[in-house]
Amino acid sequence: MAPLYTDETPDEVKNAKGLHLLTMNTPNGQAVQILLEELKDVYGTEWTTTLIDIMTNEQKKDWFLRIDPNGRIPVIIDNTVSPPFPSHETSAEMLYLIKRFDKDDTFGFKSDRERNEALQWTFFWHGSGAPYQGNLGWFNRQQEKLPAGIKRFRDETYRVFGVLEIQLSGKYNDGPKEFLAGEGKGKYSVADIKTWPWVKGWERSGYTKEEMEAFPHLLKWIDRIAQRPAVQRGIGETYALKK
Ligand SMILES: N[C@@H](CCC(=O)N[C@@H](CS)C(=O)NCC(=O)O)C(=O)O
Repeated sequence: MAPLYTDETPDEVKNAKGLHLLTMNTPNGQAVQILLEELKDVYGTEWTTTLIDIMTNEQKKDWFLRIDPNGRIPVIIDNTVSPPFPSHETSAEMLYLIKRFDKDDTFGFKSDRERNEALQWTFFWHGSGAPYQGNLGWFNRQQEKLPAGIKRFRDETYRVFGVLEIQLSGKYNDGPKEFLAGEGKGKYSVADIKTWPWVKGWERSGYTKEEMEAFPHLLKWIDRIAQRPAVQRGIGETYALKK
C-alpha cells in the first residue's frame, strides 16, 4: 500500500500518534473543531492539530493531496489504526468521529429514525447549504461584481435559511424545536454542529437584521448553540493562525 506520509509531509503530521486534525478556522474547519471539543468534554478525547494556511495553497501540495485528493481542509487522520486512516469531507469526518469516539451517542442517535433525521439535516447542509453560502462569500469578495451570481447565491442561501426555520419552528410538525434532529424538541447533534458554523455568519454573508427577522427560531438556535463552551473553544484562539 502506498505510504500516506512522505519526506515532504510536515513532521507534526507524520509523527502524530493519535487523532490528527488538519484545519483552518473557517466554517468547514469549525464544524470538525467543535465536534472534537465536544467529544473532549464528554469523553476526554484527545487529538493534535496542524493549522493550514489555505491562502498559501499548502493544501494543494503533493503531501496534502496524498491525504486528501480534494486538497481542502478540514481533514482528520486516525493514526490509532493501522495503516493510518485519513478522512476528508466534514460530514464524513464527523460521522467517523462519532462512530469511533461517541460510544453513548451523545452527538448522534440510537434509534434508526432519529439517526436518519440527523443524516438528512447533515447532508442538507453539506449539499444545499454550505455550497450556496460559500459561493455567496466568493462572489461577494470579487472586485468585479457579477450581479447574477450574487443574486443566485444570495437568494438560495436565504431560501435554505428558510428551510431551517421551517424545521426549527415546527410549523408543519409538533411545534418549535431546539435542535434540527430528534424527536420532540430535538437533540443537539452532528446536524447542528455541521450547520451552525455557517449560519452564524449571516451578517458577514451580507444579510440585514430586518431580513433575518423572518427566521426567529433560527436566530434563537444560533444563540443557543453559541453558549456552549465547546463551541466557543471550537471557533476560538486555538485555531487562529499564528502569524
Ligand atoms: N466539501 C468540503 C469543503 C471543504 C472546503 O471547501 N474547504 C475550504 C475552506 S472552508 C478550503 O479548504 N478551501 C481551500 C481551497 O479551495 O483550496 C467539506 O465539507 O469538507
